[in-house]
Amino acid sequence: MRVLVTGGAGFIGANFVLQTVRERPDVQVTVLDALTYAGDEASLASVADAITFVRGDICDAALVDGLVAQSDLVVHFAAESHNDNSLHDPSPFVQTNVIGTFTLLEAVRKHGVRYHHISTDEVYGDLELDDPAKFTPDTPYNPSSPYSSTKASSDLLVRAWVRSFGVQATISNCSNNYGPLQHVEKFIPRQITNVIDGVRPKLYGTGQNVRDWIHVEDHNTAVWAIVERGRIGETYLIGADGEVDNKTVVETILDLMGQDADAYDLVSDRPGHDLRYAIDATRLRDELGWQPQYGSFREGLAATIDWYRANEAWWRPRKEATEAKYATLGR
Ligand code: NAD
Ligand code: TDX
Repeated sequence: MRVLVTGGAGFIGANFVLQTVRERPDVQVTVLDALTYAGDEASLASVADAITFVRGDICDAALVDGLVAQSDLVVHFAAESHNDNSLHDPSPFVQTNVIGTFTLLEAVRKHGVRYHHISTDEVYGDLELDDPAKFTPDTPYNPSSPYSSTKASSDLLVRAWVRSFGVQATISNCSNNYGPLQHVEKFIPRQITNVIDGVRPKLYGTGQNVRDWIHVEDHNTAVWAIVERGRIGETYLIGADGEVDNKTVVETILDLMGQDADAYDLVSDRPGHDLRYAIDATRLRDELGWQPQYGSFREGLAATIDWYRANEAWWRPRKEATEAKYATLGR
C-alpha cells in the first residue's frame, strides 16, 4: 500500500511515519511537508532510507495532484496547529488548514483515492468544569479560536465532499497529544524544557483548564484502526480518558523533575481560552475494538521527560525563538 502522509515532519505525523515504518513493512510511505517553523526533517532521520520525502506545500495543486495520483491512501496531518499563534496571525491557518484541505480533497476526488482527515476535539468548543458530559460525534460544532475554526471548516469540507462527490473519507477528532518530537511551543514540552533550563513553568490564568491527554502512539494506532476498519463518511473521536487540569500537569512535571511542586509562575491568560475538553471514544472502542496502550499519564510523562533530556540537540535550536515570541505576548 502506498500512503501519502501530509505533515509527516511535524509532531504527530512524524510519530505516525516512525510507527508505520516500524510495524507495517508492506506500506510505502511518502511524506509531503512544507517544513514550516513546526516541521523538522531530523524527526524522520532514522527512517530516511525507508521513505520518500517531498518538501512542498499542500496548497500547491499541481504537486498534490501528482503525489495523490501515485497513492492508495492519503493521511492528512499537515496544519498550522498552535492556538496562540492563530490569535497573533490567523492568515496561515486559513490558508493551510482550509485551502490546503480543499486542495487535497479535489485531488483524492479526481483520482478516487482513500482519504483520512486528522482533526481535533477543539472543533466542539469547550465544556464546563463541573459538566459530566463529554464530546461525542453528535456534539454540535462550536469552535472558539482561529485555529479551531479553521479545523472545523476543514472537517465540514470533508463531509461535503463525501456526500456530494462520494469521496472515500473518514475523519478523526483527537484530544491533546503528548510524547516525543512535540514542538517546544506546546504546553508540556515548553514546561519540561523550561525546567531543564532552570526557568519556572508558565501556567496561563489560574491553571484550572482541563485537557484530555492521550499519548501520540495511541492516537496513531487509532488512526490505523479507522483507516483499516472505519466506515466511510464516519467521524471517530479519539481519546483515552486522560482528563487532567493544567496545574496538576505542571505539578507532576515539577515532581518528576525533582523540583518543588509550587515552583511555577501564573501568567496572563490566553484570550478565549477553552475551559475543558473531554472525549467519549465509545464508537472507536466498541466498533473498531481499539484500546490505548499507555495506561498511566504519569508514566507517559516521565518517559517524555526522559526523551527531552536525551534529545536536547533536537529541541534546542527552536527554544530561544519560541520563548522570544512568548515574551512579546507577556506569557
Ligand atoms: P505540528 O505543528 O507539530 O506539525 C504540522 C506539520 O505540518 C509540520 O511538519 C509543518 O511543516 C507541516 N505543514 C504546515 N503547513 C503546511 C503546508 N501548507 N503544506 C505542507 N506541510 C505543512 O502539528 P501536530 O501537533 O503534529 O498536529 C498534526 C495534526 O493533528 C493537525 O492537523 C492538528 O490539527 C491535529 N491534532 C493535533 C493535536 C495535538 O495535540 N497536537 C490534537 C488533535 C489533533
Ligand atoms: O505555556 C503554556 N502554559 C499554559 O498554561 C502553554 C503553551 C499552554 N498552557 C495551557 C493552554 C491549554 O489550556 O495548556 C493547555 C495546553 O496548551 P497547548 O499545548 O497550546 O494545547 P491546546 O491549546 O489545548 O491545543 C492542543 O490540543 C488540541 C494542540 O496544540 C492542538 O493542535 C490540538 O488540536
